[in-house]
Amino acid sequence: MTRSLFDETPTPYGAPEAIAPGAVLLRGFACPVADALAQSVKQVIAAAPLRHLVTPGGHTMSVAMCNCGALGWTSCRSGYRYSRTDPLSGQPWPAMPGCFLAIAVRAAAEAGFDNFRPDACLINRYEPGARMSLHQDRDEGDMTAPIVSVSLGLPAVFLFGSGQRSDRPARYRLAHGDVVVWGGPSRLAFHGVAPLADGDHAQLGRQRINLTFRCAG
Ligand code: MD6
Ligand code: FE
Repeated sequence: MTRSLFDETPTPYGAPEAIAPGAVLLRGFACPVADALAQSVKQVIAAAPLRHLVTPGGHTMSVAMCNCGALGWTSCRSGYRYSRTDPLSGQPWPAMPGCFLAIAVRAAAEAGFDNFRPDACLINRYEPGARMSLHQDRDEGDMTAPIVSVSLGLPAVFLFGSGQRSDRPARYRLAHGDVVVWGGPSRLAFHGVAPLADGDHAQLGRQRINLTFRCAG
């Protein structure tokens, strides 16, 4: 059976798909817990609202962000950094919900990374048209740990390149419940997200939520 690019049926969880050395796509891996994850996202963003950060270059990001866990990633005119407190409130970031930590640890193990204990979870919200330009994730303290990325809501095209920005990236469709685990030789690969196509997701409406779990400290 062929699957249309527009088919919204969750992909049944199958074998891990290697997309590069150290990078694995687990299609549908988070589907069984997606409702619980979405519920917890609501609770986190009630305490630490999503906001559009300004990059050191002065651009306002089209993706809205917040964090949970001991450390949170932030950007401002002076640079990118991890912080123990939310700059908006001065308070610690909300605790990482148990269902977040559980799916991240299970996905990492499935991809061959045992003992993954993330201390940071960045929550990204994409509305139609929002995008993320090619970048490397290089602000984390522990580069031996992978990053685990969980997609919820509208599908997106994930761009995945090499360690050089100039290499043309491969494109992967990430749908509700898909998980990418990313480490080892791919840890510093350039990656991004193409502008989100409009749509209406049955559970999340007109948005895509991405959770990325990191060992930041
Ligand atoms: C996103 N993800 O999917 C943005 N970074 O919305 C990332 O920037 C990312 O998915 C590192 C590893 C996996 C990712
Ligand atoms: Fe990234």
